[in-house]
Amino acid sequence: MQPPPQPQGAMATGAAILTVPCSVGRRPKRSSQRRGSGSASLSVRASSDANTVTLLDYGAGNVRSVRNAIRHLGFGIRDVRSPEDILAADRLVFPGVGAFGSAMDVLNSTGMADALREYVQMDRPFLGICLGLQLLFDSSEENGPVSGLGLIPGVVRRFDSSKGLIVPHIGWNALEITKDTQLLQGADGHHVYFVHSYHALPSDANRDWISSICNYGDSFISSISMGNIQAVQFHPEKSGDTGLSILKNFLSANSSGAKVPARRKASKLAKRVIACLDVRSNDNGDLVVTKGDQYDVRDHTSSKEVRNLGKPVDLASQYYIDGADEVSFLNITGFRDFPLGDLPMLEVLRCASEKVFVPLTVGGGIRDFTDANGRYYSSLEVASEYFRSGADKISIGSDAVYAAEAFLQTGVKTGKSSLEQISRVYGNQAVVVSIDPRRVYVNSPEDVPFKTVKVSSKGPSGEEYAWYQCTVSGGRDSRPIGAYELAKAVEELGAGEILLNCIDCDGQGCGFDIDLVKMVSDAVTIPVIASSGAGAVEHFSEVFEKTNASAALAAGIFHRKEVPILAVKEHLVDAGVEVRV
Ligand code: 1PR
Repeated sequence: MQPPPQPQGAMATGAAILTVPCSVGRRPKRSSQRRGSGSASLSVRASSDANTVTLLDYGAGNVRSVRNAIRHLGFGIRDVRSPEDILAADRLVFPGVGAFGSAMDVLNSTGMADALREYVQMDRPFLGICLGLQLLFDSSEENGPVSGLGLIPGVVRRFDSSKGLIVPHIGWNALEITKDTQLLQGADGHHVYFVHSYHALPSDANRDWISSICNYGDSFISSISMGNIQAVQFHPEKSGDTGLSILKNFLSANSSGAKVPARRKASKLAKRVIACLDVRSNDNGDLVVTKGDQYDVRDHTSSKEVRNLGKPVDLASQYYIDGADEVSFLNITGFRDFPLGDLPMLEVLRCASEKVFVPLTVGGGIRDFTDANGRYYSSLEVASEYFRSGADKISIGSDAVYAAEAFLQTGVKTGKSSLEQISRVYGNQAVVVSIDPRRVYVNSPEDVPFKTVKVSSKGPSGEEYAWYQCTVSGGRDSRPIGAYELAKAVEELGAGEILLNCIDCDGQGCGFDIDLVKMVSDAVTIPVIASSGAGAVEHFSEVFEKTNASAALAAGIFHRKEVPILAVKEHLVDAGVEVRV
């Protein structure tokens, strides 16, 4: 198993940058005006198969989701192996992954940057996704400034979190469509999924290119369109039916010409509803979805069997159809079973990613490990295997607690923790930290060196305050660190999101722990997912009204079919909370 290539830092200043002569908007040339310079040595082969699309995967990360979505729509994939393959393509999809600087390093060193410029200049059908949009611009400040392909005027900047904006921008927004395009036909007013910390800025110089914008703190470019050149900042492959139809609009060769009605006001970032599947082997060795009460997943009957609530892939697929905005798998015995020995879990991910076209998160067992034969696996290798198998995000529990404790003790970021390594390679938007705290009541904030809250319901002995003690190994061991301290530390170390459980509330159906969610979501500028305790639709509106949570996650009520996901969404709409419906 090979870890993905490591980002190589900012691009070497000597790298060959071909500046494309630019008129305002730098319109691509029609194919008869093919540029001769820069990539003259690259021959152009004609390749024609209406049901096959060429995919540029330069090996810097996981494009499995894009592949799955293309195949799901009935199209074949031809992989780019050389710059000539780009020039021979009839229809090219470029799902940029990783960091801007390392992507440009790879594209420049392989000659693909020149080929891409030439392909775009020839105005052949092109769809860039996420970083595949950003790379078309002049430059990015990510690890930089770093020069991009220089095909569209403008810079790519980081969202500014200094005024409390939650960064990364993760979640669902509706687009403000500014130009009639075939690509976005049917997308008007529908939410699409974004996950990024950097964004391309609209300006007079690139106005002609813009086909939609979105607002998150500032207006940013959510898609561009010029001739046959299209690119989107969002992830169509993770945007449910709307995203699949956008992808299909591009892939269907004969679909040009239709128009969308233009102009719809951009939305705010929608709140997400996440279905969570706690997965483990039952006593027969089958991988099942289970669900505990306060983390105890065994029946309270004499059999004491692990509760079996269904098959992971079946349930995940059903939740996708039901409208879940994300699906999370937590391998809850990962702390003691090495996940790469647990190949069924990887198979679950592979199968789920072929059917679920919203983001998939997987957690459990992400840590360094030496197996019985003395073979050492780094946490990065474990995470890479999860990503390769179809995860969009990984979630770290126990190992993040140890990393945060060490960081708070020494004040030094070693760069060696699993959290730091994985977020450095895959970006912090791909790394969730899962916190498993337990409420500890105290009489006064001075009683403990951890952040306390004045609780809404007093403790058993009339205590008015509580702190939230973090645990590891599925709640088995308590650690000397609070949820507040942990959240702030892991944000510093590179976490992109926090999954905030609460052992006291887990499986109880009495609502989220609002005191806890408010304390943590006010403390960090990364998204917080409220988890544990959902029992009714009102619990979702309550957590969004009273806290800064970006998403709410539930398990038991969905598995037991007590509350359908659609009922949650409809309730939230009635309560005035923006959601993707
Ligand atoms: O420590 O990196 O191996 O990660 C282990 C992961 O497994 C952690 O994310 C941890 O939260 C999870 N985990 C470990 N043991 C259990 C258990 O239940 N015995 N599940 C467990 C945690 C909590 C939620 C749950 C919500 C919603 N499950 O994810 O789904 O509380 O439930 P509800 O809506 O029914 O109340 P590592």
